[in-house]
Amino acid sequence: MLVSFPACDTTSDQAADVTETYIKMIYPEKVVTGQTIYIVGSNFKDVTEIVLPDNITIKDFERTGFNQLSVVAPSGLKNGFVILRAGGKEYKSPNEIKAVTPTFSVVFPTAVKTGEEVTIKGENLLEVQQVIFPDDIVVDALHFKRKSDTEIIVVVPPGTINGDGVLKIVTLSGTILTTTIISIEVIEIPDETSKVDPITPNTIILLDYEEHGGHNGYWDNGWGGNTEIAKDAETGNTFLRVTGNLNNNWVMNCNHQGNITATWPWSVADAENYIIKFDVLIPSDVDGTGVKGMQFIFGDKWDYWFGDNLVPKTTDGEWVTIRVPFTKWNKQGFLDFKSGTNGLFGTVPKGVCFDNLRIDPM
Ligand SMILES: [Ca+2]
Repeated sequence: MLVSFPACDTTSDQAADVTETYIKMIYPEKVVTGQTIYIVGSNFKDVTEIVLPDNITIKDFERTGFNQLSVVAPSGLKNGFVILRAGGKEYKSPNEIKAVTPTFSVVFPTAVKTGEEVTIKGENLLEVQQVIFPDDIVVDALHFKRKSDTEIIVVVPPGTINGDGVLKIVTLSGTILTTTIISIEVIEIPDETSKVDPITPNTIILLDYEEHGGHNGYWDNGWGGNTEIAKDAETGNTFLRVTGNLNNNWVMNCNHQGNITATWPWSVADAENYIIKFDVLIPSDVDGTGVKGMQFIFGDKWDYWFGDNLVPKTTDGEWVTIRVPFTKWNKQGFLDFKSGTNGLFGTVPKGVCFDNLRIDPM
């Protein structure tokens, strides 16, 4: 009996392979409760369930990017492989995730003054979200001087109180670890020069993520995905954080100014006398040189190419104002921001934060 394998069969098999669901990797390798687990691969459109180790089935996962799924690690997560269910089939991850618990070991120095650094040592500290000083003074992870798996360094905040006390270490799951006792001395700190330019009555705010006339910042999440609207626990400020690498995509964007009850003007008569500003915060564990190929968009016009080196390598967890005058592009005369899109576009690594896209007179 003759069995033939016509060439077209081979072709269709290859085509089938290309459309098959496939997990390339799953990260991070070590996961604490409440942390986001990312699954990267291809052909995820038919995925209906993510099965975590110990057969925990999750249906309400998120599609956080092209060929990327994410799921928040539930409490009681076990070590093991992750499985995707798609079209009646199961697909296993090539690597395992490991469920870990943050632990505290030591804090030093044991006598500190406000404005000085204090170091907390332990294990699996990467996903700690806050350190709380006596009198409930919160230092958000955003502002840690250093954050690694085994070490957190924070500056003792001026609002805390004199005397002996413990620091509370808050993990992503909300679990609180407590340090041993340290002694804190509150001292007068000379006025620190802020690296952020003030917002004045003459500032034209294009995008500050705060609520204006029933319109809140959640409308302004990045169109490119991989961003979140976050709130600073210390200051109450709302801003945009990049949660996954953005590759030549929208970072800040807004095209609805006409819909909100704004009090500021939406045009200028003399662009040559104005400077574009925005605030950026680069956490200590992120490399700002990964911010590349940046361009501004104003009034729906893609006339404002900047390129690389728009932001510094790091801002050490502090907000810093970036300034670019319109004269960089020889812009003069009337510019209108009230219709169309205003924003920032480009390549930005995970973790960088943005706020207050604005126009100021020089
Ligand atoms: Ca803001």
